[in-house]
Amino acid sequence: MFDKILIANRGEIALRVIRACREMGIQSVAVHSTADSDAMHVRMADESVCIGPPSSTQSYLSIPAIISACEITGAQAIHPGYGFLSENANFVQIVQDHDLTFIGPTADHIRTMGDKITAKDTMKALGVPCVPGSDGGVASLEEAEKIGKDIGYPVIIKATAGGGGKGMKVAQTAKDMKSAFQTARAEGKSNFGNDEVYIEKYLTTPRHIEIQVFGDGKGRAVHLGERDCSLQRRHQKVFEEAPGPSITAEERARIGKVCADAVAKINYIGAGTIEFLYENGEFYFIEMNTRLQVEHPVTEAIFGVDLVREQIRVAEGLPMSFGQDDLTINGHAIEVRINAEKLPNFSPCPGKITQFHAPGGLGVRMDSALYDGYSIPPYYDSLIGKLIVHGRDRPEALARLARALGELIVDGVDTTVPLFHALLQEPAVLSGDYNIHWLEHWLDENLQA
Ligand code: MV4
Repeated sequence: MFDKILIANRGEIALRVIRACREMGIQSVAVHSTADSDAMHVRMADESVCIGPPSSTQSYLSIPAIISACEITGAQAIHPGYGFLSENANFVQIVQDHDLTFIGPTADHIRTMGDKITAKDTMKALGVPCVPGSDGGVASLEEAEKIGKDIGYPVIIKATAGGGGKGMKVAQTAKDMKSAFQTARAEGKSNFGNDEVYIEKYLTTPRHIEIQVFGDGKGRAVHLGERDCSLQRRHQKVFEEAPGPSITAEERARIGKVCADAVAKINYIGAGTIEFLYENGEFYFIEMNTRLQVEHPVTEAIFGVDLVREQIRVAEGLPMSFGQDDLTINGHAIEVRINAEKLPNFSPCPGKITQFHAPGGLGVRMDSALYDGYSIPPYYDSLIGKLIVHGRDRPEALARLARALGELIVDGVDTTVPLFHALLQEPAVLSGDYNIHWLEHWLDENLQA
C-alpha cells in the first residue's frame, strides 16, 4: 500500500487527487512552481515542494524536478492528473526506473495510443468499429488520391502524432487533396516532428461520444457508459453530459462491451477513454485517451464511483472495487467548464479573484481551486472550475444547472459563466439535439458579430 503520493499537477485536478488520498489515509505531496506558492493545492496537501519557475516546461513538465521531489519526500507513487506529463510514455519509463509507481497506464499503452495510426490498427484488430479509411499511413499524394477515389469525398487527412485539431485537414473534393495532404504533413512535422498521415472518410455532422473504460491490468475491465462532449469550441470542450442524450441502453451495452473487452484483452490498467464519432446510429473509433479526463465527474455522478480511488487501488495491485454488474446508471449529470476568459473571443483573463462563492445543495459539485483573494496566474490554462450537477433525469439536471449557476459568484475576472446562462435558453441544448459543430455555429451567430 502507498503511504504517500505525489501529485504532479496543479489546480482543481490536484485537489481532486488530494481529496481521494485523504479519504484513503494516504499522505499527499503537492509540487508547485514559484507562481503557485499560494495556490490551493499547496495549502491542501500534507506537504509541498517547489519544483521551479513559472514556465511549465521548467516546473510541472520537469521530469528531474518531479523525480527529485519524490526522493526528497519519500513519495512512492505519482498521480499525473490530466495534461502535463499524464500521457508522456518517456516519463512513465523514468518513474519506473526510479522504483516509483506511475498511477496510470503502462508506457507501452500510452505509446501505442499516442500514435493515432497504431491506436487505430490496435483497436480495429480488437474488434472496435473504426472510421473507414486508409489502411495505416499514406506516404504519397498519388496514394492519397487513390484512397480519396476509393472511399469517396469528403475525406480528412490526419497526422498520426496529431492532437487538439492540429495536423488535421479536410478535403471536400479531389481538387482539395493536394493542398490538404501537404498541409496535414507539414503541420505534423512542425508541431510533432512526425509527418506521417492517414486518411478517413470525413463525417459531416457527428456527435463526440466517449466511452469510459477501466482496467485492472490483469485482464479484467469494465465500461462506465458514455459521455457526450459534442459542445466544444476549437477542440476545447465546454459542456459535457452523461448519459448521452442520443444513446439508448442497448447501444450503450453493445459498444460498452466492445470497449471493455478490448481493453481487457490488452491488460489495460487504470482509467481510459475511447473516443468515437457517432452518426446515424453508428459508432466510429477515432482516438483513445490514456488518462483521467477533465469531465470524469459526470461519470462518477451517475455511477456513484470514485475513479481516482480506483486508479490508486489498481496501481497498488488491488482489484477494482466493482465489476460490470455492480455498475448501474442513476440519473443524469452535466458538467460545465468555468474558464477565466473574456467573451466573445474567449481571451484568457488572469487576475485577482475578489470574491468567490461556490454553489451547493442537492446534486451540486463544484471542483475548483479558487478562493477569495487568489490571483490566477497567467502561465497556465484558463480552467478555474468545473460545475457538475446531478439530477434524476436530464430536465432535472438542466434546472439544477441553471439554479447552481445563479448561486456561483466569481468576481474580479471575466468567466465563461454568461455563455452557460445563454446556452440554457437554447432549444437545441434543452433537447440535447446538437452535434460537434453546433456550438461554433451558435457562437458565430450569437456572440462574435
Ligand atoms: C474527424 C471528424 C470527422 N470525420 N474524423 C477533431 C479532433 C480529433 N480528435 C478528431 N477530430 C475530428 N475527426 C472524421 N473521420 C471531425 C473531427 C472534429 C471533431 C471531433 C470531435 C469533437 C469536435 C470536433 C470538431 C471538429 C472536428
